[in-house]
Amino acid sequence: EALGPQEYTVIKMAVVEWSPAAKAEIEGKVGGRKVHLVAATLRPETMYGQTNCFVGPALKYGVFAVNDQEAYVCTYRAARNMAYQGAIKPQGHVNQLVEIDGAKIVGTKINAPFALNPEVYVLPMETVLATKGTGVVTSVPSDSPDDYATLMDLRKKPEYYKIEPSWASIDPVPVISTPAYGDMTAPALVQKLKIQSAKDAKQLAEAKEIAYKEGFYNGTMLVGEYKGEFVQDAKAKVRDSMVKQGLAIPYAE
Ligand code: A2H
Repeated sequence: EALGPQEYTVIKMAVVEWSPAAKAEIEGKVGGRKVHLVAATLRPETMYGQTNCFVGPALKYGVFAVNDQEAYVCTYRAARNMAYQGAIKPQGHVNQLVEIDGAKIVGTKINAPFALNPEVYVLPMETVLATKGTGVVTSVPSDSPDDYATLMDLRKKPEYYKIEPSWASIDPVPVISTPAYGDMTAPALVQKLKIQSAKDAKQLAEAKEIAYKEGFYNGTMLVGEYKGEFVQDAKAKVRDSMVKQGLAIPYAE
């Protein structure tokens, strides 16, 4: 992007139980490493409200060794960037243990750090871009119009999207209050702009812009360690706290 590097927070979501398809491909190939899905976010302060995680079903992912103990699931492109940034060792070197289709990761149960629902499922999102972040997107439907619209699509047609309804059953969680839209900024905007599905790209772009500005400039925290504080103040504190606890890493691109 023209304004220079984008600073993301990468959230480490430990695998609790692989989907059968992922298990068949990954088992025995990670050398006993603990595997995390790694999701890039611009809104670490919303992580309390994670209800699931998204991957692009048509995208290719890899399981990449971080060191002898850990491995990350993300796109090859992101692993290469992380290796150059020193988040993967040895610096500059990418060690891909397994390549896997996004569709096969769907249904995996993962741990969602800081979330009020600590265990969530991986679901498909067709609009995930291979060219941005890690290709893994953590879902906060209370504050992200894209996440909310996708979750509603999945709930309407679980067979079409090849998911179990129970994987998409966690409801949005109130995390941030905004004066204009209340405790559920994204659902309120999706309704106001008459967004029907995740395919309404133009209205969703508008909703995303409004939700981001409203949350950042006017939002206050409803939950967590910084409850009652302005989002403007809490954002960096939540990020630092997650990084300090080893639950997140800084990432730029
Ligand atoms: B955000 P920017 Cl609550 N493809 O995190 C599509 N979207 C992606 C992506 C990819 N490869 N990688 C990251 N993203 C999403 C939380 C969130 C986000 C909230 C509200 C708004 C929001 C929970 N999802 O983003 O193009 C991630 O979703 C709207 C700005 O680099 C990431 O932050 O500006 C954001 O898009 C990065 O988008």
